[in-house]
Amino acid sequence: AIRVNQVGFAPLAHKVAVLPAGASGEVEVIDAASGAVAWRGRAGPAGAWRESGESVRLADFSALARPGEYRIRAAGVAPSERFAVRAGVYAELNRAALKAYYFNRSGTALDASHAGVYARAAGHPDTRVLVHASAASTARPEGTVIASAKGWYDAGDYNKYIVNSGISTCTLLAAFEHYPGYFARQRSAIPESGNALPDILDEALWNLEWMLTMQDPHDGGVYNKLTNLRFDGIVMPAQAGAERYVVQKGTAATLDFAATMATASRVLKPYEKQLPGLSAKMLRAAEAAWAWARANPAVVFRNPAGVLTGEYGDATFDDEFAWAAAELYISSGKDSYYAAMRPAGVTASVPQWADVRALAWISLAHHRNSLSAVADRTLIAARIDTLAAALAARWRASAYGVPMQGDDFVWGSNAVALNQSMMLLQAYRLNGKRDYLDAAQAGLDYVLGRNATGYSFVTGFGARQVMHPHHRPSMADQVAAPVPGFLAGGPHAGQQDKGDCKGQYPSALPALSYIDDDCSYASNEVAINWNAPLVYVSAALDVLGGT
Ligand code: G3I
Ligand code: 9MR
Repeated sequence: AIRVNQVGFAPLAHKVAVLPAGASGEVEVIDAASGAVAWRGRAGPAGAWRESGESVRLADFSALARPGEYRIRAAGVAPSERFAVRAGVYAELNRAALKAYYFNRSGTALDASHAGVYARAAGHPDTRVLVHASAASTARPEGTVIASAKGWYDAGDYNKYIVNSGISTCTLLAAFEHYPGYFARQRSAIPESGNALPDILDEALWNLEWMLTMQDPHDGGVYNKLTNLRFDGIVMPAQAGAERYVVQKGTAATLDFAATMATASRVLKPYEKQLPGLSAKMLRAAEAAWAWARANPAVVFRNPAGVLTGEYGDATFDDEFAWAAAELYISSGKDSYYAAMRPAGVTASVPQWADVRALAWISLAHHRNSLSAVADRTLIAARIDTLAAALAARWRASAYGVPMQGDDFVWGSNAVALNQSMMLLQAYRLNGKRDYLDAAQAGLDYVLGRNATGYSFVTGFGARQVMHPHHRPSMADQVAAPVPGFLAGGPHAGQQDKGDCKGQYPSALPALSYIDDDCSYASNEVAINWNAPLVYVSAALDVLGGT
C-alpha cells in the first residue's frame, strides 16, 4: 500500500507519500468521503532504500492545503490509509503522548475519571526501599530503608532509572520552555489539571519529586536506579510485590540528575508561590550532585551481581559533564560552569540516553539572548546547524525521504527518528531554513506510518496502529486496546528478543525488523525517553508547521 503519515499534516506542511514498486507514477489525493480528486500529480523517480530492500517513489503533494480527510491512490497498488489536513492536527496526539506519562505513574492509583478503562489500583509505593549492598555507605549501610515514592515506570517494566529519567524529563521541560503558550492550553485530564501549573509541568513534577529522593543527602551522589532484583512478571502494578532497592551511585546518573535539577529549578522558578522553596532546593541539589561528580568523575555503572534489570550502563561521561555544566550555567548564572563545559570540544549529536551532549546546545540556543558575555553565540548556532545540515542532507538523498538510515535502527529506533526531528527543529528555530522544518516533518511522518512496516507506531493513533506493545499494564489489564499515547520502540536489526518471539520477525533487514507482538521487548516496548521527543516534535510542528 501507499504509505503516509496516518494522522496528517498542517495545511502548509511539507506532505509526502511513499509509493511502493508497482505503483503508477500518476498519483491522486482523493477526498476520503466523496472520492473527489483534490490533488493530482506525478511521483518522483524510483530509488532504492537499502534499509528495507524496497524500490520506492515519493509523491510530494505539499500543494494540497485545503483542510479535509483524504486518501492517496495510484494504479497498481492499494490506496493509503486516511489522513487529515488541518491546523492543530497534532493536538490530540500531543495530549495523548503527554498523558502516557500519567498512565506510567508509579505509586498511585489511576482513577476512572482520569484513566477511563485504564483505571488501576496503586502499585510500587516505594515508601520502604532498601539500600542495596552496591550502594552501601557509612551513613547508609546496606539494608537502610529510605522512601523514594512517585516517579514514572521507565517503560514496559516497573523499575525507575535515573539515567533515562533525566533525558525524558528534560525533553518535556524543553518542550514547555520553547512552546509555553501551546502547553498552557494543553490539558491532559490528569488529577492536577486546572491547578496553577500547566499539565506538562505537573507531570514533570511527579517524576522530579521522585528524582530528588534518589540523591544521597550525605554526599550529593545519585543512585543509578530504583529496582527489583529481576523484572516483575506480566502483572498489573498492584500485583507486583517484589522487594525494591536503590543500587550503586554513578557518574552518569549523578550528572544527569544535576542537569535535570538545574533545568527544573529554572523552569519552575515562576511558580514560587505554588511550590515554595522548590526551585532553590533543586538548584542546591544540582550543585551538590555536580560536586560529587567532580570528585568521582569516572564511576561506571554496571549491574551488580544479582541485579538483572535494565542496566543503562554508560562508560563515557564527557557528554553528561557538558550537559550538566550548561544547565548549571544557564540556571545559576555562574560563568565558571560555562568554562567547565569546555564548549570548544563538545560537538552535537542526536540525543539518546547515553549521549546527552546536544541537550546542552539546545538549552544554550534557547537562552542565547540572555546568556552572559562568556558564551560563544556563534559556536552555539554552528553546532546545531552542522548537525541539522548533515541530517537534512540524508533526508534529501533518501529514497524514503527520511533522515533515518543504517545505524539509526537501534533499540528504540523510532525515538531516533523523533530526536533527529527535534534537532532539525532547533536549527529551524535559529535560522528559519525551510528544509530543516520539512526534514523534521519527515521524522514524524515516519513514526506515524510513512515507514517500511506500514504501522503507525503510536498506540491509539492511525488507521493501522500498534496493538500489542511490550507494556505490562497493556498486557495484563484485560482491555483489548493498549494504553494510548505510547510510541513503540520500532524496527532494528538486533532482534535481541528472538528467543522469546520464535520465528516471528518477517525480515532481517533493519527497517523491517519489527513485530507488533508483546513478546517483542526489543522492537515493541514503550519507554519514557521515546515518548518525550514525540511530545516535543508534535507540539513544535503544531506551532511551527503553519496553518
Ligand atoms: O554500546 C554498544 C556499542 O558499543 C555498540 O557499537 C552497539 C552495537 O550494537 O551496541 C551498543 O550497545 C547497545 C546499548 O543499548 C547502548 O546503546 C546494545 O546493543 C543495545 O542492546 C542496548 O539497548 C538498550 C536496551 O535497554 C538493552 O539494554 C536500549 O538502548 C535501552 O533503551 C533499553 O532500555 C530498556 C531498559 O533496559 C529496561 N526498561 C525498558 C527499556 C526499554 O526497552
Ligand atoms: O520486560 C523486560 C523489558 O522491560 C526489558 O526492556 C527487556 C530487556 O532488558 O527485558 C524484558 O524482560 C524479558 C527478559 O529480559 C527475558 N525474558 C522475558 C522478559 C519479558 O517477558
